Amino acid sequence: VTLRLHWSPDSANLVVRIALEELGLTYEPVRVDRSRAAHKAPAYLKLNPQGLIPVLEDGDLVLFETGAILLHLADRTGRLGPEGPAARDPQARAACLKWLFYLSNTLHADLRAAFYADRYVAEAAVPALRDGMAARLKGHMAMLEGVLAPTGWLAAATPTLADFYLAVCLRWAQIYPTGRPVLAGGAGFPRLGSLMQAVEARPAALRACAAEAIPGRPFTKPEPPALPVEQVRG
Ligand SMILES: N[C@@H](CCC(=O)N[C@@H](CS)C(=O)NCC(=O)O)C(=O)O
Repeated sequence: VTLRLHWSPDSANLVVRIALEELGLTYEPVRVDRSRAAHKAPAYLKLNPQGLIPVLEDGDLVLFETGAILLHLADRTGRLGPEGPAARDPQARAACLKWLFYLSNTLHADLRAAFYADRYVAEAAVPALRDGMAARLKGHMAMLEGVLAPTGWLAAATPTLADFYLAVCLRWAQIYPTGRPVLAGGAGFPRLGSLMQAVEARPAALRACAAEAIPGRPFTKPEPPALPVEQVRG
């Protein structure tokens, strides 16, 4: 069965693509042209009625939501990360799920509100929303810094899919507009910095980034994809 990943450069699909590469799964990438709002067209809305990227097709199964897709990949391979632990290990699974939910409903959601503030409130309120979100994001960074072990991962002794989700959120927090800087180069957050370095040292993660035109050091010195901006945001 072919896995099909609907993607756009540096969108949330980057998390899924890293997971696919790390787990050694082959997949067919299907480009969604954001500059033409292809993700709002009827054909795509059949796959994800929210009109959001990514979607993963696994045969007849059509999945949206990054966190749900990651969990499916863990179940499909029996592993929560490339080096384990086993997806059916109840303790490890619960620890990983805890962070997947946090990343999905808090960190990623707050990043979205900061980046797309103009979709949440009237124009006059955008700076205030951005300010509020930047303060929340700083709080998330401090909390994460506090819970990570010095060279640690979120949920296990080896990286799980939650760590890749976190690394991508940290990448975005540095390069897309949040109103105020929340994590410039990882300064002041050594443990977040180590996690980003450790992900950046992994060939599979770098392969995923390269496939999305993301150059250089995608986490510790992130830059937007080397593409016209309308192909990236929108
Ligand atoms: N909760 C969703 C969020 C996905 C999401 O925000 N996708 C963005 C790209 S990073 C998107 O499709 N944006 C286009 C839009 O908001 O219209 C998930 O985790 O999959």
